[in-house]
Amino acid sequence: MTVKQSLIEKFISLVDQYDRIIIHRHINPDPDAIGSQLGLKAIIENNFPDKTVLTAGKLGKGIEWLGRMDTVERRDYEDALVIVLDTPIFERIDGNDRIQNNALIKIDHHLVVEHFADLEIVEIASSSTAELITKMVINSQGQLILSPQAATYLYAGIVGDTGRFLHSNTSQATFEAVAYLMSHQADNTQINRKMNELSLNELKFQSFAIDQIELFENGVAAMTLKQVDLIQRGITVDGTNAVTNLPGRLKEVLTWVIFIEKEDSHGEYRARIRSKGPNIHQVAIQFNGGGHEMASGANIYDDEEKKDLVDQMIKVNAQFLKDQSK
Ligand SMILES: [Mn+2]
Repeated sequence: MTVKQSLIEKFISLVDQYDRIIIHRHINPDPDAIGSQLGLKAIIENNFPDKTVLTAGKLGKGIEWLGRMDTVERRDYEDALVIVLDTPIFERIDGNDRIQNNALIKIDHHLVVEHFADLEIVEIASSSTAELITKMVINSQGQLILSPQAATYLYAGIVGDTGRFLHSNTSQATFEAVAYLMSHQADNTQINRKMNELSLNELKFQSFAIDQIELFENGVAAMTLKQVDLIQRGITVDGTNAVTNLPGRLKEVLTWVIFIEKEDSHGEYRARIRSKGPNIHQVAIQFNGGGHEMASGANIYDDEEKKDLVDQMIKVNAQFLKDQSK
């Protein structure tokens, strides 16, 4: 998989035209959002030493170890180029209220929802935005050079979005990107160790989470995590990432959903939907969500909708099983 030369040329020429570049990504950032943001900042700084590159947005708890965001002022946006990473939806950009009439670049690997940038580099075959940025570097024919620090950030993004190369989004191109990052001294050991680390609360929470797994017909599993459960056990919403894939380890499970009650909401949930085969993106978009065919997110406003979502998953799985038995 290669990134079109013309897109890379346009990217470099846009970056070249601006003295100040502000890099955004989605709210509730994961390692791909932060890794690609800090990685791209390092790439631009390394290749264009006279430019000011700022990273915007809040860092959630549990991901501070990866790096720091910059303090960005409103006036910094004057005559700045804005680059948005890892989100197909303008609404989901952390700090989008500050982006006014700026020239915009989007780099993303999600299914396209809307067009909001002057230059959009989108490749849904990429496991992660970090993989896509790595391919841009590889395909830049020496115009973009990677530092070991940038390679390490991008490695973290790829490891995050592939679930350490377990998810089906892991491809030959993923490993080619990783090989390239390793050849540029990505510190894989440090990243792997940090991404595997849990607090005692988080480790104990795995046992609580396992107890919350409910099984439904056609290989659907669901898990509900209430705010009170998290608070009592000293777990943040980010801390629940470590249990997202637990139901999928069950042999009989094809698709699963984790409902996480939103803070101060009393019964509204963020749903993380995952799959080993059936396309669950079609379910997610019916519930104010989106993402990928095998991993999506959705928003649930009451218990009725929660039940509806599980019912939709049962249907999608039934169709998948029927198609498979043909
Ligand atoms: Mn991503």
